Amino acid sequence: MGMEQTLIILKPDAVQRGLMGKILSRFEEKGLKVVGAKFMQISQELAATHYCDHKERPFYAGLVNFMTSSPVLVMALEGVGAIAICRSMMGATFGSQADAGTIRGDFGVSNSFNLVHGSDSTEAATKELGLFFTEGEIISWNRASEGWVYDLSGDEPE
Ligand code: IDP
Ligand code: MG
Repeated sequence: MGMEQTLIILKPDAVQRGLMGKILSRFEEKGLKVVGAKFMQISQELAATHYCDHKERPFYAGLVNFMTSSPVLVMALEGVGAIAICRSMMGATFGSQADAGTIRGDFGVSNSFNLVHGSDSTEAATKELGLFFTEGEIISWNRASEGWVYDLSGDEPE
């Protein structure tokens, strides 16, 4: 498990409830590095492509409606094992079931308005980052605190 990038979306409910800062802070405080960020309104077309795997599910129409109803904050986050780390920080899909200490567990109770999306595999991350960001919008930058976030004395950050 090496350095990974993952797509995180702070969904319309997170934006409308004024929780963007709190949620982003959790990822920053964990040590994940923001390498892309965009405040945008998702089009029907983009939502349909992003959630195409769920097309046959009963909640699909409501999900697309929700995700396009109001602006979102889309982010590319980087770190060793970032995909699994972000998924565990998000918690279970349903706010009603997510553990306390997770984003969904601490900030929501709804099963559909669950605040945050995160890629669930390397394949999904590659696909989703490509959907939401052009190459130039993902920025490689030197973080001053890097050597305190990771042990950089070996070949790989640890
Ligand atoms: P995930 O976001 O935890 O990966 P998925 O199963 O991929 O969960 O579902 C995508 C999104 O669809 C969820 O985050 C949630 O917003 C919505 N969703 C999933 N299952 C249901 C459901 O049973 N009822 C209503 N909305 C749902
Ligand atoms: Mg999913």
